[in-house]
Amino acid sequence: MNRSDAGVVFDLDGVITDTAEYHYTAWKSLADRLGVPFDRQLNERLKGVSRMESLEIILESSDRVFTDEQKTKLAAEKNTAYVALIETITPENLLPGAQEILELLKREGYRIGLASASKNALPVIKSLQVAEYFDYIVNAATIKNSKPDPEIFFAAVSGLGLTPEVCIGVEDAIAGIKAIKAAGMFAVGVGKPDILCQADVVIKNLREFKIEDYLQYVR
Ligand code: B16
Ligand code: MG
Repeated sequence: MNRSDAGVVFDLDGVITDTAEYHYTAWKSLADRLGVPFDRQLNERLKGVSRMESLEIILESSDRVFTDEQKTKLAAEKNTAYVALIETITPENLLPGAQEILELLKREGYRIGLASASKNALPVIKSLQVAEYFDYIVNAATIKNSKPDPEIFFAAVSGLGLTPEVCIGVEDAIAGIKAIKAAGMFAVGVGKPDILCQADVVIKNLREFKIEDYLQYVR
């Protein structure tokens, strides 16, 4: 079987690996240093959102006014902490079912894309040793509008040489699901159904990803 007429576009953080937790740790230490409240509930709003937009969300509750230059330094401080954390990544950090689904999709000939908002996506994918599965990886630095804007999913689909209606998007974040739907793709949410209620289907992890169940929606 060769299904190169259909594609699956994955988000990275929170879908293929749990770098969402490293982002949280890095932002938390910055927020603590600045004395601004930051918890896991607020962290939900950062998932899939760019670095600078994440910083703006964290600073919403601060009384201080920061210049653009200060903000750039704060974002760089967070990124330095994040980069140190991701240096420890190995294939053992793949989330359940990730390796298996990438293997199966590759074997069956599907086009596979990566649409991560992270500028650190490539080193993470390489450390996980799954880079060779991807036919196209969007360079986040070229994306002007963050999720929930569909731009990054349009870029992934077109990089795969396909159109949105024959592609499935896989996301753990509310903003990401919105972006997939806005692109006109079938959306698989990975996480909790109450949080990802706008997805077409929600699964607990990639072990539950059943391509054969979704094909009827992508042709
Ligand atoms: P960086 P994804 C996103 O990755 C993260 O979910 C989000 O929390 C992070 O702020 C964003 O990448 C930017 O990451 O600071 O490394 O460029 O979920 O789209 O794979
Ligand atoms: Mg994510």
